[in-house]
Amino acid sequence: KRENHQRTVSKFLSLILRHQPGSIGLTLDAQGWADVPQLIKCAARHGVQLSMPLLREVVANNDKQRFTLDEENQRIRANQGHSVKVDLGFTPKTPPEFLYHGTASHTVESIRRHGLSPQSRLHVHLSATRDTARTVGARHGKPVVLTIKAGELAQSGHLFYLSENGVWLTENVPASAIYFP
Ligand code: HQG
Repeated sequence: KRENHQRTVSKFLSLILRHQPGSIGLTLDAQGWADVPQLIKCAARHGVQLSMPLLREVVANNDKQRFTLDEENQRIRANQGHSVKVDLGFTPKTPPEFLYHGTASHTVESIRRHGLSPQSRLHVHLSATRDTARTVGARHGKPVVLTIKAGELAQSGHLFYLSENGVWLTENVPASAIYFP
């Protein structure tokens, strides 16, 4: 029961902190931070009861470490996955030779033609393991795991970033840098 509640709050936070802060009248700063007292007030007006202890619990127990709670400055933000334009201050990082992207079988033809692009998000999301990629792909349909020649891309000047919670991000992946199964 408690876990279910935490999952509901986590989903709510993902929606608000990544995609639709305005839907509850919240504003994020340029780095994606929301003021916690303001978040609690805005959420309450929309029927969602939050508190510092609850946020602490949800952030600490989150399976993917999706959020950072900065208690000292009373602010919170999502670690990745945004569609609203924020600057998370990522520094480029050299990726391993191969990274993986999980998608659904019905998108493979389009990716073959156009490569990977961020769609509604700010980045293309890549995983360090095939297993994680398969889970990501399964959210969209029958999962297909693509292998990305990350090392080669990086060598040719393509930038990669590693989010706080271990997700690899990049702006796009040309089809020529993808091994299709
Ligand atoms: C696909 C979850 C057609 C792409 C996960 C994907 C991840 C194309 C979909 C994070 C395409 C976008 C992100 C092209 C890309 N033609 N389809 N040219 N290029 N696509 O949800 O990577 O639980 O925005 O393959 O774990 O699935 O939210 O991205 O299927 O880390 O924390 O377009 O979301 O994390 O879908 O998932 P998404 P994603 P959280």
